[in-house]
Amino acid sequence: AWKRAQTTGFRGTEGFEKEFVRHVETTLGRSMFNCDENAAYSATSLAFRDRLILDWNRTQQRQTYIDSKRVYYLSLEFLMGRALDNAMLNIGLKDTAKVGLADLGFRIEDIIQQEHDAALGNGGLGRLAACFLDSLASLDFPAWGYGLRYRYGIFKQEIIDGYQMEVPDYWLDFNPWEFPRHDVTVDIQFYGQVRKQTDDTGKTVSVWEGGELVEAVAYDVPIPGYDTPTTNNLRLWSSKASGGEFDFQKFNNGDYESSVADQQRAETISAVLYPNDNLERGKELRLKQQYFWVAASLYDIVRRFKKSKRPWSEFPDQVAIQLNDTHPTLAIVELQRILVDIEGLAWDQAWEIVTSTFGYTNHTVLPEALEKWPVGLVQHLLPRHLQIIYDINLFFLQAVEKAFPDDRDMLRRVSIIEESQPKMVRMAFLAIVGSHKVNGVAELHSDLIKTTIFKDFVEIYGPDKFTNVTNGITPRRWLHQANPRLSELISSRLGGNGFLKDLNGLNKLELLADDKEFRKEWSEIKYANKVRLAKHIKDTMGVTVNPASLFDVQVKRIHEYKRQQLNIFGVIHRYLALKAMKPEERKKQLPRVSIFGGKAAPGYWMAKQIIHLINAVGAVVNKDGDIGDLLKVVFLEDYNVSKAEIICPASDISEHISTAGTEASGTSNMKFVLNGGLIIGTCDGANIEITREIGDNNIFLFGNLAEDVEDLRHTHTYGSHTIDPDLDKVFKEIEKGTFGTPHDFSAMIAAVRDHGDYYLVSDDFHSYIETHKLVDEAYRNQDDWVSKCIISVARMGFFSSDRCINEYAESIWNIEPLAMKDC
Ligand code: DL6
Repeated sequence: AWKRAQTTGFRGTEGFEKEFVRHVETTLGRSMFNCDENAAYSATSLAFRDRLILDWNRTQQRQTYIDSKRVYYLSLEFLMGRALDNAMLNIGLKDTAKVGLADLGFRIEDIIQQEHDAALGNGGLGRLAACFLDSLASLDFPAWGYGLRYRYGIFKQEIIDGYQMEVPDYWLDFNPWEFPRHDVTVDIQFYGQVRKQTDDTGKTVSVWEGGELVEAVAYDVPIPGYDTPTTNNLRLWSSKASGGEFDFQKFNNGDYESSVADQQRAETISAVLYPNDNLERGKELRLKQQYFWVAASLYDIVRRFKKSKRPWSEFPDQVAIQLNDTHPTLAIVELQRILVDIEGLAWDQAWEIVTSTFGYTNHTVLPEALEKWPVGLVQHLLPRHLQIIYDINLFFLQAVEKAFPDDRDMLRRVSIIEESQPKMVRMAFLAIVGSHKVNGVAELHSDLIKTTIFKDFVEIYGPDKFTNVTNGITPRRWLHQANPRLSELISSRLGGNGFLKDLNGLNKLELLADDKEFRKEWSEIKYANKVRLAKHIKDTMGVTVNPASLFDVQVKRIHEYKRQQLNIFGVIHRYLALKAMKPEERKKQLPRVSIFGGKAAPGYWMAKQIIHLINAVGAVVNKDGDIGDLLKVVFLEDYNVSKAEIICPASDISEHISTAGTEASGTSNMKFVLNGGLIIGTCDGANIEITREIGDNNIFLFGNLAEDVEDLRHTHTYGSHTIDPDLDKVFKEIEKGTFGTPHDFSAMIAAVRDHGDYYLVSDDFHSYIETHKLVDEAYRNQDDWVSKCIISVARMGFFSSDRCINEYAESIWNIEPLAMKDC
């Protein structure tokens, strides 16, 4: 905040108040007597936005002037959450705002609460993109994010009679954090046909003509770095009819409806985020979204490059483009089209530029999440692109054939075009062929992609093209913002906030793990955070929970592979055990609150049944007088980023219990540990590296290993499959009707009992239950427990997204920071 206060600061509290009043009276057109909390939020945000935009302008000018290499992060999802608190903290002026708001009669916490989450993402993939933007700016990297400005983000979840209901999330009523750039527009072409023609030099060129145009309009969101003036840009594209107006001719002729139809059709492209997580459903509109966004982004990137008047061969020295999963893969094809069809480069020269520019991050090995598009659909929507894809494939397969002349089947296996009915374009294969590096997001995951879905490509390209960058989280949002008291305590003992920029600085905390006074303060903070969550539970769900209980949390998207069903079966097992105890024995038990949260994709029936079962169990357990505080079960409605900021600091134990080999990384595991909670988990994703860093005595691991999963599944299908006896008791209790109509849950039970138990719920049940007993035991010894938490936090430095971004910068993007401080 040092220089910033002089340049973009407010000239003290008074300065902030003046700006606030000016925005209330002029921008919002209200009087200070009529300024409610919502208006106060708007005025505060506008005052901060003004500050950000000054830094944003300077950063952009400097980056343009120095003209060093930039990275462009293409992501269909940016799960940003709230911006105001983040901006105040990153700029370093939250205290100024707090005092100023108090002078004006407001509590800063209430004002922060007014903001609607920017929820342009489904889960981990979108939140990772948001953490990366924070790190890129905080580390002074010249970087832009590119995404879509959905009018509706991820739906709002309501729980009605125990069932999930989806409600649209219209979040753009008033969004002070974006700048519409009505002067930055691009016409994007769809459909039409391709004609060959000979140019002046006698060369045959392809001309894509006809079809329809849709206009992309840019909206810029400033991304402030922490403790640096660097303010990067997130550019989100919004769609509207090219020309922007409705058809007056039709209107005058009385055809009112179709006069606006074109406009509405165009606006549909950026209207809504697809609500699937780890699942692809080949809808034409989704493909349209993808092309609309990558074409607009590339137009922008190429235009910026051309201003520098450098030769095309220098494009990869100036531009790195990272593909966040396969969603932006058409960018590879689009850049090749621009270079060959529009700029007139030879195919090979263009392809060399393309492949040196792109990097591709894979986020899943689940087969249902791997993107494929019917050839016919691509042909219809993007006829020239399909030709280019075929040419890319042809040259690629020719090279493969040359290198592996005796392996004809290899050609079929690696072809970008799957010879199925209908034929499909395999986007992951296209992304690999068109990129110079491919990375997974945790060590196990990166190893798995090399030995399973991309095995052939490792043979073709050699192992160096494939690498690992383990995910990370930004400590600014996930410690400093979410858990201010813990952040303050740490900073008081470490002699400053340096750890927020170099998370390895936390390791000095280890010396305090046995310090009684420190442990006491640590526990008080955890308790206060639990009280805050308990209040939230009471206010939103009407359930009273005792903050002195052990808080056991599983919040993430609801998915069979993440195994919330294992958790709730475990809860039922605990309930039955408590019920079977004599009152004196019961009294000795540790009280627990099982907290769930997360959205199910609207079309994912089984996930919705899991939510229903959790609520049905809660309805019975929470009012059981024999049980009282010993067990409560809560499903928190509408889990999102700002709720995660309340939940993570309040957890004692959190659950990361996916079937081994299915969760690519997970990032909430990192958030919970960084907030002083322990985790129970399988040997999956980043749990493995968390164990390596914090030590296996500070984590509760259970279950089968990834290497055994295939054999177990095979045995279930072809050999014998006996259900764990304790799990069977749980099933019988559900079937007795203890938790409502048994039929509602019969498919969930049948998935385990009769349909091969694909997610190994029964195989892992025993060790899951036994491991929870160890959790209870460990929690009873609070001194030890708190020491474990302190040691774990001390060793979490590796999981900062700053580390991750530095790895990408060095090993994939080849970019350098460009500090603003010396200018
Ligand atoms: O890499 C971010 C995040 C991982 O932490 C999760 O483990 C993984 O499930 C998620 N993957 C997706 C895949 N979606 N698609 N395509 O969301 O990525």
